Amino acid sequence: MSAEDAAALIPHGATIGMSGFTGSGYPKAVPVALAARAEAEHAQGRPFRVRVLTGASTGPELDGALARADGIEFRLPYNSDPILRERINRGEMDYVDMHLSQVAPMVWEGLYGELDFAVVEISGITPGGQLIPSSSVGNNKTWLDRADKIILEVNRWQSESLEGMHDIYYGTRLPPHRVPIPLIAPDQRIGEPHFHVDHSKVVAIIETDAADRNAPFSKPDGSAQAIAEHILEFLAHEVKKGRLPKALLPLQSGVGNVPNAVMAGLINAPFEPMTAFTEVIQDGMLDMIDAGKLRMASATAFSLSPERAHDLNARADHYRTKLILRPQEISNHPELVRRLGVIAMNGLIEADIYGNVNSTHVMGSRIQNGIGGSGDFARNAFLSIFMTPSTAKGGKISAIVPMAAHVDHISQDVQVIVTEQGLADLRGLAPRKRAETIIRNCAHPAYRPMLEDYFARSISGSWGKHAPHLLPEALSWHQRFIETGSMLEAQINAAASA
Ligand code: 0RQ
Repeated sequence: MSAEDAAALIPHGATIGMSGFTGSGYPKAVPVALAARAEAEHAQGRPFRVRVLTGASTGPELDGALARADGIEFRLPYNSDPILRERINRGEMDYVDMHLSQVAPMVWEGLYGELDFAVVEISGITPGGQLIPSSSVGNNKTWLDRADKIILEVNRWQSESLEGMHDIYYGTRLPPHRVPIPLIAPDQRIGEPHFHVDHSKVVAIIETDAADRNAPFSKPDGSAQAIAEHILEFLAHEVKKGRLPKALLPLQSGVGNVPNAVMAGLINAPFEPMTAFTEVIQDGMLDMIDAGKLRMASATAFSLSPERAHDLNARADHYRTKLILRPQEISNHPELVRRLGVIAMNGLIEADIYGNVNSTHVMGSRIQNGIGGSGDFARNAFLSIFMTPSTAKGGKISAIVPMAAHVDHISQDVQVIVTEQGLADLRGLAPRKRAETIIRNCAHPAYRPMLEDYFARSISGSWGKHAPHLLPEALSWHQRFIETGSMLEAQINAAASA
């Protein structure tokens, strides 16, 4: 069927589970046709908006096209599309930012209503009629199981050799019927290579031939390299202390240039053979596999540069024994993250002096992307590391602030904070010692005296002395940025611009 005919089956107000995770494996034709339909309906003065549930971020043909057409009423659980982000932050639609491991179970509970449609990209259909997943698994099992009607996009661009790389586990249940997930090592397979599908629900099959979003990674800058070096030195120290084995523990790495730089640094580190139990496989992990440093990686999706995606498709046979893609309720499962003892490394927007981390809300109110899998991993990890350049927006914003304007990861879930300035190992420290360590090791020199001053005055002036704060001042840095465009104090600001 054509994408236009398939999109015509979807009514205004429909709830749709779409495939897609960090720019891979998302449907590329039906959402564009749906956006055109929304525009045509709006031109006739009729409403047309749908509710879209995905795995995580998708691509311009899905979130971008539908957002541009004002075709989304409700969206979850993670987004990185700039047009959609703008609509969310203008308050024009509803967005639920949630732990990625919890999406499927909450849909099984019916908390997001009935799923009218599943629109899922696959790389093929077996002779027996089962579906071969593509470059992400995400929530597709759940969408296929729960939706009333199914639209499939079979994408020829996806390598046929991906078949066999996936591990779709069908043993998850809601309480009180839950049993332990029988996975005790990252390289273990506990499921099946294909999705089951009830053929009577399939209302359309569309053929596509389009690449994933695949964006190039920038070469690690000095700041990313410094962060990577601090982390590598710390891991080596932990091995020396006997707290980590020589091959480390399974690695989880967030998305972005800094985590990719850490992976690049690990290629030359003395740890091997490493494994990864993570959410997303970026270029750095494939490089580690090629260098013989990483034995295998378990995830739910790829997020690769165009060159690496091409290479993976060309050599999928080679990588198939070393990579496993699982549903996101398994790749991010708190039970498994805790059991395997994962080393979690994620980015942040800001951290406060006590180590509470904001991963999502700029100035406390504008969402950047979402919490993604960072909460699934950080709370349950054996070692939970957060990393960031010490400033943002050309130095106008400090990533270390007196009080975080929004908290995703409470101080108990944040063991280590790293900036290019240094690393703060917060394990075992009480709040005031945490503050001293974070300010000394992580803050940028332009902001360090301001933080020292705030902390010193807090110790004398705070109502409580356990985690001292001056409440009228605690969020003043954010307010100053909103009003003046910089968190720097007025006189420093003036001096800087003179
Ligand atoms: O904005 O693009 O407009 O310049 O945030 O920041 O420095 O490029 O760093 O790509 O690693 O993203 C926390 C957003 C960091 C990410 C976050 C602005 C900055 C830039 C991106 P511009 P960088 P990264 C598993 C793990 C939550 C999900 C997660 C994230 C943009 O790591 O989404 O961890 N994490 N998932 O300028 C204002 C600040 C800022 C700031 C950065 N303090 N104030 N803007 N920015 N700090 C993977 C998944 O879950 C899928």
